[in-house]
Amino acid sequence: MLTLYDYQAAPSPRRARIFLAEKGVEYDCKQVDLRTGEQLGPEFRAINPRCAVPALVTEDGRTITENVAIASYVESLYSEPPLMGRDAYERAHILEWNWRCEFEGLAAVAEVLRNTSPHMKGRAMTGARNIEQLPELAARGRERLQYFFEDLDEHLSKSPFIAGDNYSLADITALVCVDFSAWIKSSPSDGLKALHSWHKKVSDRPSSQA
Ligand SMILES: N[C@@H](CCC(=O)N[C@@H](CS)C(=O)NCC(=O)O)C(=O)O
Repeated sequence: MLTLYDYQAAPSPRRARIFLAEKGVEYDCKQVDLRTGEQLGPEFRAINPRCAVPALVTEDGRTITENVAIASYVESLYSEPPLMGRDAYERAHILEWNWRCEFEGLAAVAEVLRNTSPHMKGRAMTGARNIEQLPELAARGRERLQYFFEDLDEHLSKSPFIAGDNYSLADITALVCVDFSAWIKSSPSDGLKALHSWHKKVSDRPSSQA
């Protein structure tokens, strides 16, 4: 059986859990307590030296980190329902939007949170090394995030899902980004109607509770 190293409250492992739930795949789930710094301890470092969750350990004991890599592995093993496209174009289109949701969306929220939260002093970046906060980055992160939400709203006024006609990996990343934005009190504004109606649609899927 696959083993997922997880932390229930964190956004990144939630992406992997939703992906696995959409696939209907059973797995062992091991919690790594990020509040107490368990990700930096020797036990978890032996699983993922980069000290981050999610990490997926395969049935033959190999570790995969990074959501896109985990998704790619699971998609190869369990092709139905497809979450990374049915042909070359769809796959590329999904990866393009996934990248945007990750770097323009999730990374912008993280930029605000990690550079301002008192709990993250000296931990401005995920990873094995300690990096100091730069509080001035917070304003830029909020600005980037609002631009991203505006772009997404415009895009979703023409497209039922983030990357075309079907629910995909990109929807999972965007859903987690929108929910994560509440942590920094920068949720999409009420006027972004298409974004809100898409968010309700994807939140209504049982997988969103994973
Ligand atoms: N790009 C990575 C991001 C992983 C990541 O940033 N995980 C966070 C939780 S959301 C983490 O493990 N943080 C540990 C820490 O802050 O020390 C992925 O998508 O898998």
